[in-house]
Formats: sequence, structure tokens, C-alpha cells
Amino acid sequence: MSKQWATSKNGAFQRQVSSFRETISKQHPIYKPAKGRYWLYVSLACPWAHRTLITRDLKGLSSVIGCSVVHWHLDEKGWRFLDMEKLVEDKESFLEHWHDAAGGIETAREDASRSFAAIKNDSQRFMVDASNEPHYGYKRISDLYYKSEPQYSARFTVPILWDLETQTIVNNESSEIIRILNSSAFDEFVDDKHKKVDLVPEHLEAQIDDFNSWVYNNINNGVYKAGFAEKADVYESEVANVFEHLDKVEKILGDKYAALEDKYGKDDRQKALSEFFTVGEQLTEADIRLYTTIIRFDPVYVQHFKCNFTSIRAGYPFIHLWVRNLYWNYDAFRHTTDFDHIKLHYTRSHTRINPLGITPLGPKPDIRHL
Ligand SMILES: N[C@@H](CCC(=O)N[C@@H](CS)C(=O)NCC(=O)O)C(=O)O
Repeated sequence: MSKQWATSKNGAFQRQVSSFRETISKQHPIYKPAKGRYWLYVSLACPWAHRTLITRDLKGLSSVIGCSVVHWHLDEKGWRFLDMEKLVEDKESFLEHWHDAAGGIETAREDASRSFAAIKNDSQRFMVDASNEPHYGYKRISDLYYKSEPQYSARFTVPILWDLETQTIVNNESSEIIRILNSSAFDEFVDDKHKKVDLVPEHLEAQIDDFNSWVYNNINNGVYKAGFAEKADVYESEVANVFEHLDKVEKILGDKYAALEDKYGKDDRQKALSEFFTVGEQLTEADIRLYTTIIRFDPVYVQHFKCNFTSIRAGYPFIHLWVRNLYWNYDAFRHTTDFDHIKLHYTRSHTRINPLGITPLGPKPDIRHL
């Protein structure tokens, strides 16, 4: 079996550097803003890709930039799309699942009660396990990398922001893709309400960058460093580091919430929640980037990556309140969160961690109500 992730000699996980780093703007010689010209390729399981989906939704770009979703199962050849030829051959199953396609990827599946037992790695359920690749009929994410750069030799990661005109990858670094989506580049294609949305307002930018930086190293990537460690001592120091930084977030959010209760009184929870964010008093990129790790924490990182000193729901009341507020009160967060893709991907793709591919059913529910 090929290596599922890269580690150094001392057993520590090493994330590769993204290699396509272009932007989209009116001034750019090639990549100009246009409706329908760009396409996002994502996995619903992947926390980095999830950032781009939330941002796309919050900025009202769902009908400006299209999107394809890969199958949750990552194998030795990378991510794959659903194979339309196979699907149409199997007409009965195609029709049976066609109704799921109607709402497409923007539809929330609030019923988390489906049994994983019925789901196989080779399942071909359109818009449930994945969508197809509609432009070239590609079967793999790797096909897009080779189309863009025939000599490409690194990993085939998602998300990808793709240009349909030049048929190349514009950018495959999520932190930059979300800045592109947040910029004013696409303003002329969205309504006034969405034009006003700014997830990195100037007066908060320095604070957001600072927050993102330590959250990335110690929490977003921290859980991977713990989970992919190949030596006990590396795991032990990484897992302690993750929880040390969750403690730090908990303190920030606890202090914030206390100040909001002082401002609005203890009884007006809705008012307090409407300003309950990590940086400043409005929803920002800092919330998006932390959310995609926290929402995966209890369902996956606690058991699969062994980040199990405690869980968010049991040990972090303010982070728990913050994540539930985002999930239940913001469609952009709930509609892009797919617990099936999340649980199935990690537990059935990382066969070195979970060789039998048995997916734990809990915690129940995936997320508690507010
Ligand atoms: N720096 C990248 C990281 C993306 C990344 O690591 N994606 C993972 C999924 S969570 C991936 O596609 N891995 C496939 C592989 O390594 O084969 C970003 O943030 O965009």
C-alpha cells in the first residue's frame, strides 16, 4: 500500500505546500472575474475544502461559481468522482437516487439517522456519496492536476479552484481561495445583501491573521499532527498541544460570552449569540477556519485521531455553544456540513489507522441542539 501521508524520520506528520497560487481579479492578466467561468472541486469530508464551501455560500456565490463533490472514500489513487457511465448502466439505482440530486449539494440532510452499515466503499449514489465531474467526464481529481500540469508530481489535494476557460487550476490553497471568494472580485454578480458581506474587515484583519495563525498550527493542523504521528512520543506531545490550545480558545470565548451577558443581560441569549464570535463582534474568516475543525472534533478526531482528553461537548461549554450557534443559526454552516462524508472518509480511508474500516456510530447525535 502506498503511504497515506508523509512523515519525517522522527514520525511527525508533514503537510505538503500547495503549488497553484494564482488569484482572480479585474487587474489579473488571465484570471478575470466572470460568472460561470470558475469551478470548485471539493470533498465534504475535508476541513480545508469545507472552508471554501462556507465562504462561497456566505458570499452568495453558489450560482456564480459551480461545484463538484468527490466521493468520501480516498484511495491510493486519490479522490474520485462518481462514474456517470457506470451509473447510467445501473439505471435502477440511478433513478432510485435521482431525487437526491434535485437539491444538489446545497441541500442539508438533517436526518442523521441513516445506518452506516448499508454504505459500501464502492457505492455509486449520485449527490449522496459524490457528484460527477460535469465538464470533462473525469473520474479522478488527479485528472485535473495532469490537465493543468502534465508533469505534476505532488499529492492531488482538494480544494481546487479551476478555470474553465484556460482549463487550469487557479489555486489549490484553501486559505487563499477563501480570500479570493471574499474579495470584491465577484461583487457585480451578487445582490446587495451579499456585496456587504466582508469576512475579513480591515479593522479586524490583523487580529484575524494572528488568530488564524496559531489556530492553524495548533488546532486545524494540530489534530492531524496528533492523528498521523507514527511514534507515541510525537503523538503524546501533539495531543497535549491540541488541548492546550483548545483551552486557550475556550478562555477567549468564555470571556467574550461573559461580556455579552453583561451587555444584554443573562436572559437574552439570542442577542448575545448574535455577537458571539472568535474575533470582534461579527462573523469572520476566523470563525470559518476554526469551525471546520471543531465540527469534526467529536465525531472523528476524538476517536480516530486519538484526541481524547475530553470532547467538545463534555469539556468545552463555550466552544460547544459557539459551534452550535454557527451550525444551527447559519445555513452556510449547516448546509455544508455532512457528517456522513466526514465520518466515512476518515474511518474508511485511513486503513493504517483503522484497518477493518468499521465506522464508529457515535457520538449521538452528531451535534446537539442549541
Ligand atoms: N493546503 C491545502 C491542504 C489541502 C489538503 O490537505 N487536502 C486533503 C484532504 S483533507 C487532501 O486532498 N488529501 C489528499 C491526499 O493527500 O492524497 C489547503 O488548505 O488547501
